[in-house]
Amino acid sequence: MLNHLKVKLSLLAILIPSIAFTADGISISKAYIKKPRPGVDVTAGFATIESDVNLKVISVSSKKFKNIELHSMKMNYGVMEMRKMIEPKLGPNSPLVLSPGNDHLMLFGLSKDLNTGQNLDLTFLFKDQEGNEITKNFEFNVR
Ligand SMILES: [Cu+2]
Repeated sequence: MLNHLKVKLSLLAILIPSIAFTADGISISKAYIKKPRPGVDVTAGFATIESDVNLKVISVSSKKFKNIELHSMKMNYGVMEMRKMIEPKLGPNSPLVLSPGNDHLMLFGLSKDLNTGQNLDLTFLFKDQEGNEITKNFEFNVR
């Protein structure tokens, strides 16, 4: 039964290569960064992060960017406002969904030009309910 499940999971991993299954129950899909416009060193990133356990995102970092923040977007009197999200949560049945026009990653101070199609590692630091820190590197595709 378990073997059967494993075969199924690995088949799924082959069929859907954008989903990374990990032993710690944290997975990411649809991870990409928008290529900044020429001369601009700020851009946005998107992904869906799922977790089997309750986690908080403490920080996100990358060698290629000076600073990375998580932002929420809200309409306020007809104006779209971005706010820094403080330690957003995710857990079973409540993934962290970062998508265009909604919550997103904001990446500041790009150090080198990014090329379309290139993959970039972003390091996520999570904390679980017991206070244990979990560091994960996720690959983001530049589009
Ligand atoms: Cu933003």
